[in-house]
Amino acid sequence: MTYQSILFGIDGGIARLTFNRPDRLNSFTEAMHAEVRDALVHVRSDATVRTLLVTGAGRGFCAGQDLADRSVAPGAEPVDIGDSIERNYKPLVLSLRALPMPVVCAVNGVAAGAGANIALACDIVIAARSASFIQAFARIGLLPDAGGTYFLPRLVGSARAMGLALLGEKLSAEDAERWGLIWKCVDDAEFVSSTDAMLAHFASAPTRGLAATKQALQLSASNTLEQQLDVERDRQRELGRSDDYREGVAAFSSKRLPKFTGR
Ligand code: T3D
Repeated sequence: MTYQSILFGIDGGIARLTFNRPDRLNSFTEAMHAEVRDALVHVRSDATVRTLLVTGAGRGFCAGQDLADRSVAPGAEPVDIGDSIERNYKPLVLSLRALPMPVVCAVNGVAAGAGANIALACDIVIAARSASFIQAFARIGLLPDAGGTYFLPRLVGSARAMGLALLGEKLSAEDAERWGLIWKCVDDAEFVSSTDAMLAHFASAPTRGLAATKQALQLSASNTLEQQLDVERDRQRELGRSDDYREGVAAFSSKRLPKFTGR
């Protein structure tokens, strides 16, 4: 597939996916959804990929759905946006969550509507200090989608989730970090180098262990303690047979740096 709305490449264990419609703040069209879906299939099926970067081109990260595609003229047949969510946003969020490697979201600018929640679906969110997060749905008569009603209360608690969702106000990257919505906010001048350092770290990390960690943490949202202890036992048993566990222990014992292969 030739990409028009995204940039995508894989190199040195790192897959990089950039939303690339900067004049529309990288908002999603049907075509862009199809391209992102295609890229994520490549990420999932390429055994060399050990981490994925999701970011945006230009001054914004992603402004959610392209509203120019939503006909609201009097008398026009309304678009079935539930259908769009079922075909596009729901599979996208589930795919990001299920990827067997850390997904780093580098929020370079404003993340609004579904754009904000796609960021929250990633495993680690690093934001430039000038970036911001807006649950813009409240401004246009919708509710937070793309997982917003799931992620927000779990990340920041119900009071702040309600405020963000009902008011649709801009939250600065600094406050997003302070509130626990994201992992880290960094100065704009250090944004690219901090992101690259994190990607380089994950590209040489014990990928299977990290994949199991993210999956176990996701399961904890609906498990009892006993169920979660069972998950930990079962996944740890598998990891205990991995090359990377063997290497990690050997490196520790011989006081050298480990060389993880992701297997
Ligand atoms: O429909 C379904 O499938 C259901 C799913 C829904 C998911 C959703 O995401 S619904 C929420 C959609 N998103 C929004 O409501 C956000 C709309 N955008 C904004 O509120 C503002 O653009 C921002 C607060 C994000 C940024 O403001 P600002 O002042 O920095 O930039 P701007 O001037 O508003 O935008 C720059 C350009 O991008 C502008 O075009 P122009 O005037 O230069 O030709 C603007 O129209 C365009 N743009 C920004 N967001 C969108 C967009 N064009 C289409 N759709 C957008 N979402």
